[in-house]
Amino acid sequence: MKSDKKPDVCVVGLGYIGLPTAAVIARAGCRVLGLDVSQKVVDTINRGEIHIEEVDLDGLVHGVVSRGLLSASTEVAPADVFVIAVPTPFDKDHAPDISYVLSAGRTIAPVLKQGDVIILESTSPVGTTERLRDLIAEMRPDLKIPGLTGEIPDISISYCPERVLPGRILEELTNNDRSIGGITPRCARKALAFYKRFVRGECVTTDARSAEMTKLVENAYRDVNIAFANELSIVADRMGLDVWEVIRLANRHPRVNILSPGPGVGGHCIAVDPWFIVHGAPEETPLIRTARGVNDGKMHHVIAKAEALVEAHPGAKVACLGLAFKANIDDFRESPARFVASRLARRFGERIHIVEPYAAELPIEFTDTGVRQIDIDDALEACDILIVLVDHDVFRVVPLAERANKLVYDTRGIWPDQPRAVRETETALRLVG
Ligand code: SAJ
Repeated sequence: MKSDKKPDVCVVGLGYIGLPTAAVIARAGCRVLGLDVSQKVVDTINRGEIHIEEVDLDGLVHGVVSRGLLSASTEVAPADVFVIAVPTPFDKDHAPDISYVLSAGRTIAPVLKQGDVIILESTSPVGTTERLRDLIAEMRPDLKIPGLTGEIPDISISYCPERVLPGRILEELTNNDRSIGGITPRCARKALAFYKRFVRGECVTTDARSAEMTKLVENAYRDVNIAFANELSIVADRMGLDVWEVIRLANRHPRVNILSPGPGVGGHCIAVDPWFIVHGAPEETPLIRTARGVNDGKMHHVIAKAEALVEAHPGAKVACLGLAFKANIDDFRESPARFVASRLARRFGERIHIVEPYAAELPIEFTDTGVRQIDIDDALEACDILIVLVDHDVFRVVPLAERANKLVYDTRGIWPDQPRAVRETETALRLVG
């Protein structure tokens, strides 16, 4: 790759990370080929459209496709830089599954040439970049591979995780700092030169294994801290305290910053990545493992309390506010709110109403439950009980006057002024009933 020429880039995997990444690289003027196994995804993108929702992504993709900078295909082609952004799920025993990463490696190996830069972005257990390197070495014995040759290698291989927050992906892709871990320092320098083309944040180089662990640690850190808040919420309720008030006061301490309790932790990252650390060091991770249990347990706690509440008020109409895994996005994957609402729907049927402004229709599990999707205005008019599961802004701004006579179970703490709020103790449930 000559430094004066913009590299041709191939992005493998056009999902929530791959597509925005491909579009941002294309915006920087590189010609980008996006690779995906789904013909439908490829066709959508080649029409200048998108198959996922993300703020401002539609306009950006439309622009770079129509300028000929981004195209998609199911067939690999030679490029100067390969960015791999494929899923790394876990199996039923929480063991990480890196088969998509290895399969991406098998796809690109045949077209690699001298000077190519390979970057893995998928969240990965420690050692995955080296396994990718070994696979490429096996498939391409003609190439000098970094870390396996004393000479200057023909290609470079690095790990550089994304850190973007769904809902702010385009902004964070450009502005966040990046850790770039090379198989060798030379590999890291090659990847650094590439990221400098489109990242404004600081890019810090390290080794591949440290960068892999850094990504896992960031999400495990958040999981452990949310678990602390969730545990506090249950303790406070048992003691008859308002957890939100306690947290607000504690956070006035200059070195305390407690996160927000909720109905559990959703999404594809924070509830998954800690398991990669636990799997790598099972004996040494009691805290990380327990935090996972606390956060999953909070969801079941919310279900039990919501069921008790609905049962205690026969005939009352109930609205569940929100299905998304967090505020102001239309992502319903691994969402505790969705799980809680579907449990209530199955148990109480048509008494339950769902308000989710980000969903065009209810997810499949609500079919045949008798549950209806309504808007927030109808819920405020027709429902007696409101169960807040997601802190969407459109719920947050509902004035007290419009909800003062409702019985509210607010799992997100968005309405601190609610007079008839349900505490989570059995006693309080009876009191409000
Ligand atoms: N949540 C709480 N209380 C809080 C904060 C979050 O209950 O105080 C819940 C949310 O409601 C949601 C879940 O946690 O269900 C996760 O939400 P999030 O906003 O904390 O994170 P994600 O999953 O959208 O994105 C995370 C981010 N990681 C960190 O903040 C350390 C993001 O920067 C990563 O790029 C992303 O994971 C990823 O792809 O790994």
